[in-house]
Amino acid sequence: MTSRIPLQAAVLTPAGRGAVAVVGVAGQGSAAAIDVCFASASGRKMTEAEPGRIYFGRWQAGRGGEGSLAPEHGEEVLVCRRDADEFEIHCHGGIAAVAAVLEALRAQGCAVVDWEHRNDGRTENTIAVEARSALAKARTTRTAGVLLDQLAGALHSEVATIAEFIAAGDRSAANLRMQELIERGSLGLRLTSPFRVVVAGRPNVGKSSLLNALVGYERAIVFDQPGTTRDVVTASAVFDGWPVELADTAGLRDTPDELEAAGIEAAHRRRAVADLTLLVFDAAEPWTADDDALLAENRGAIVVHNKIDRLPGRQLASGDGSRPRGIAISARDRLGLAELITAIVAQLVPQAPPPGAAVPFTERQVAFLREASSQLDKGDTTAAVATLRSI
Ligand SMILES: Nc1nc2c(ncn2[C@@H]2O[C@H](COP(=O)(O)OP(=O)(O)O)[C@@H](O)[C@H]2O)c(=O)[nH]1
Ligand SMILES: [Mg+2]
Repeated sequence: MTSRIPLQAAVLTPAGRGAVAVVGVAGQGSAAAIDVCFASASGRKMTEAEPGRIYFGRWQAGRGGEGSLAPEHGEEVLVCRRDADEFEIHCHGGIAAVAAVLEALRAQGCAVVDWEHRNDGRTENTIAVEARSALAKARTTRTAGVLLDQLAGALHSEVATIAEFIAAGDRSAANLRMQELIERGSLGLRLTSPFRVVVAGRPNVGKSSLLNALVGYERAIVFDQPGTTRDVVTASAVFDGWPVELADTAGLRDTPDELEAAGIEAAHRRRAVADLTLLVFDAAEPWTADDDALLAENRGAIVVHNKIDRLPGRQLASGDGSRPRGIAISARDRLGLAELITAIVAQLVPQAPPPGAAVPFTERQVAFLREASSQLDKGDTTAAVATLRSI
């Protein structure tokens, strides 16, 4: 079966240093283009190569344009025929060898494209293209699983179903499903970049100790003097399969020290863009009006009372009326961390999508869904259907 897609090549392995790089070549005339540059050890021409077979030989692109290797430098490569018009060239990794292979292919009329934009004749819709690109950025099997569902068509078919509901006049069912999708978008956008969680609080309450305890190694400096942490220090973690970037910040207080004040400013900025703040207090210190003010500034934060190892029975006193409810932990002795992680996950992902569920995962998809939803609100069903169909 020959394809109708134009001749194109794309590097399939990440840029940079590596032992081996893979260049995918697809489209009409790929075998003939490769034959000009590649001499297999067996003498077999790629126009006559069997699909599924791997051929060893030399890439001799001396007659190509600039950047080509001279024939005497012909590189040893493997060429694999995947299909009639689909090949892979496995050459040495790095930049120069790959550039020479691409240059030689370009000289044969091959368009060089990004792997994300290559058209292999299989991907028929934008969501699938976006899913493949997103999968390359997924950091956990859980997030990759959700994206694989979208690659398999979960989002695409849900959008089609919603369009059908609208076309059939069932606006309320369409609206319900659309709202559910839009809500899932906040999780979807975090499948390719981690949730951002900030650890904040007064100096010396144990923020850096907590970050270290959560990630399991000494990422941030812990010191018994207030004002130690100045820059925002980040570390990656995975909670219940969801990727999280934790940020430790300077302790919040009024200070004449300019450097520390700059750190506090950075802490405020970080909190403003965070998905969640962990507001840490020292359980062994009395609760103050300042603490109340901090709490009021951070509605929605998870309240963490640290250093319970310093309390009698390692528990918060039940009679401490002014202290708000929160999660009691000891970063030092690793007490209460599991409960804290459960609380973090519950806030970040209140409802994990069931297997196979549709989840929008790019800003573009969410914007289209919002657009369709507002068109539906205005009663413009034709426009809403058109918007949905163009996702
Ligand atoms: N007893 C006890 N001390 C702690 C705990 N967490 C932190 N500390 C101590 O409190 C001081 C300040 O800790 P640090 O993590 O640097 O606080 P930060 O300024 O909020 O980042 C250090 O001396 C830590 O050893 C804890 O859970 N229990
Ligand atoms: Mg600190």
